[in-house]
Amino acid sequence: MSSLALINEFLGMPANNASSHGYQIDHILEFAHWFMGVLFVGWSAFFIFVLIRFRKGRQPAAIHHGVTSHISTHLEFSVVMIEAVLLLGFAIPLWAKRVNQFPPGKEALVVHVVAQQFSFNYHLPGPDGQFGRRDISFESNSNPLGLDPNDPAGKDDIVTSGELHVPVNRPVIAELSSKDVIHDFFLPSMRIAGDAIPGSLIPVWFTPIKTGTDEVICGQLCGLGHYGMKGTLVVDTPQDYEAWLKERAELSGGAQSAASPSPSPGAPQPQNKPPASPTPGG
Ligand SMILES: [Cu+2]
Repeated sequence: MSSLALINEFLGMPANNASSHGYQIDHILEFAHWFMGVLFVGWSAFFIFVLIRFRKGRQPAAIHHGVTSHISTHLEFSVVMIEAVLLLGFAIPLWAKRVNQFPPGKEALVVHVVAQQFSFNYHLPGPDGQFGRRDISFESNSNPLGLDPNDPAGKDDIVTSGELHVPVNRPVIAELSSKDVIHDFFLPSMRIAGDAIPGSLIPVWFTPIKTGTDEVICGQLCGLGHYGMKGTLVVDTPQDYEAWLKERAELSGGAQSAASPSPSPGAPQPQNKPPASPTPGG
């Protein structure tokens, strides 16, 4: 497969695959690009051959009976067959596995990804495994996702921004939504992307297979600051992940108590309130 992969490298596609299904994506892209390359060279050669063979000097009169050989029919049939194999053999099964076969919730790590202009926020359920209620009326600088301070399920929740940690070799289900416009949660090294659309909850999933630091980018032109909408995905060993969770839980606990005198739902938000904590960097 290494010689096949040369074309992806040549086209500048991300080389470092860090997810369990990424090889299949890379393979189908390699195959499709080589196939398109062969078609391009083949049709270009045929075009040049026709220009020379049927030039006016060599062929002054038109041939009215046309082509009698069946070579082009066979060629076109072969192209259709290869395309059918690509679609039915590779693309559709891969797509079906991505969208129909989600790992069971208990086995997977579920994280809510809430995009905004111009950063990604992450909401983790904490030790109780339950996401606290969110409501826009609770939103403030210190409570960017509007976690309901009265919901017991939300007491241990972790809200973070910019950097997300996940453990290696465990499926991750990211449920995508947005606070403002359409964004796209794109993890090039994981070979996964999904649109974050206001009012929708769109799940995508992947299983990281390598520890390390990878890039998170926004894949939809979402405004003037789109270019800066980058984040970090850190794939940890299970021990490092637990340590990060503990650290974030302590930090979130601090932020929660700072935000505790929050207004009741529906109460007007004070304008121009100085931020209680530094705004999360995007
Ligand atoms: Cu964006």
